[in-house]
Amino acid sequence: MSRLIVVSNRVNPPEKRGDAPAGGLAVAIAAALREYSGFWFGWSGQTTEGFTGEVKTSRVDDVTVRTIDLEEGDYQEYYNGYANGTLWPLFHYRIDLTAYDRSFGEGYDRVNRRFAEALAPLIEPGDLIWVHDYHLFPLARELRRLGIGNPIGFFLHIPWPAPQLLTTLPRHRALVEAMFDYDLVGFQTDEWLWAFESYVLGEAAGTWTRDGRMTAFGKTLSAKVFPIGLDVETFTELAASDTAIQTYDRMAAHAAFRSMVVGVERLDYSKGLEERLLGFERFLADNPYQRGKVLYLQVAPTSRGEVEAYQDMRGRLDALTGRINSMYGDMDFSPVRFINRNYRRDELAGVYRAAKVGLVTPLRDGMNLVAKEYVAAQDPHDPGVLVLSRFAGAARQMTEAVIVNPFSHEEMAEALKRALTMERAERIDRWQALMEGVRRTDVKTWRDAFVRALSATRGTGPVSELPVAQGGWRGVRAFDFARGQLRGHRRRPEAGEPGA
Ligand code: ADQ
Repeated sequence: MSRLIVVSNRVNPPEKRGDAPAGGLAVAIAAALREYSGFWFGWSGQTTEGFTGEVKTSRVDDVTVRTIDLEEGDYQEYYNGYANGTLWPLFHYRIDLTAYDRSFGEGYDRVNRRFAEALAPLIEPGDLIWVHDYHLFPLARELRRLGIGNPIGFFLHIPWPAPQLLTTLPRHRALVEAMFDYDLVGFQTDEWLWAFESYVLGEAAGTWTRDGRMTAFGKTLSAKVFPIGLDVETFTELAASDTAIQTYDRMAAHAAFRSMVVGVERLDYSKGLEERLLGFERFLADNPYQRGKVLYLQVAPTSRGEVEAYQDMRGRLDALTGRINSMYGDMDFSPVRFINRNYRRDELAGVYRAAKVGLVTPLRDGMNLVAKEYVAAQDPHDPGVLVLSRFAGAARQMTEAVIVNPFSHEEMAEALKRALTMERAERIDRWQALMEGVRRTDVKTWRDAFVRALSATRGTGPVSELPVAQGGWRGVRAFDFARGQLRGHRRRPEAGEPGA
């Protein structure tokens, strides 16, 4: 059996059981590393005065972890700069917030080179290398330069922008060309895959091979959809834990005689927090009889506080919260509670369960795991309603949610009203369909499909033979086995088909 080497910007294996539990992604990757006996490589999170390239090895909960430190300049140019000041906003369709600074790009390339130089000596023949996310687009190029010929796969956790946006990035061709040093590139949804394909076909004169791969820049890769999911078993166990039940009781008592609406995310402009507050304000304005009966709880810990675009956001959110509370609050009640801290996942599960409505309304999101967590935490006999932005990747799968356009305050207000007044029978029907999907496309399905597809890239085996999930529950693009191409055709896959 091959070893699996997982590479990501930060290395985040789960801590010992009982500590604040790690996210589903970390748990799934750690489980794969135990199966494939590989290691997880990335930045330690520490900065030093000069770059040494020293690799530190440790074991965390049976997973081998190998890390390097970076220089302060690396952190500023690569992490705060190119990754989070340039690529993150651009890939979330916010060219107004994108910083196009040449030094950021140089720092980004330098850190990817440093990652490759530290990692290459640790790679053995037969190892599979799985690289994660937008911090590391050029890593395969740097590894190939060092003579690494192993299968290398890349998974993008965030959206891929439409070509019209991507071409605003200086050296966009170099970025896409570097992706052709991967054997396999995975996206969360068909929408992001199509955007990638249209760039390759339109801007890079790419073509399809007979077995459904793409050729451009004199190289060939496989690009596919692998929708990420939850570690459902662990999450449902957490939702039934004592801590979750105590949190539920606390929240239910706090919201006594009121319906609670909840939002949970990192404080990030892509998550649509301002638009959500405006939608809630509109809901209160349009529905006077609901005033005093609905409590909106927003949990949003600060993230990336050093990046400029994040600094003003907090002030604007505080001002909006204050305005709504002074307009619609009372001496003993404020309709909005904004909490700026992290919670344990078992506590979050209790909060989700106590909420009649889960409000997940990003302006653009690769997938969005909070939507799936909210569904997994519900009481099957009296579930809450998920209100989900059509711009979250999750909306391609979770069509039984109340789907909303977060840019429209009116639509948000109407969706909230509909969710808060929905009959129990309809809530149960919708929840059952959603929960079935959450179970079916869980994080293990995602991980195994990717690793299987990556192992099959060894040599030139035909892509059409791979047992790879092509999409979600709906909006799936079927694979045309006869023509060896993806068809634009959409339908729900039947049992036993790829993507079912
Ligand atoms: P994120 O942008 O971080 O992830 P998301 O998928 O929603 O977005 O995951 C957030 C995770 O953080 C969830 O597991 C949630 O429970 C947790 N979390 C949020 N607020 C928290 C709080 N206050 N306390 C504790 N935990 C909290 C990126 C992409 C997404 C993609 C994921 C996975 O942007 O689109 O779904 O990667 O691929």
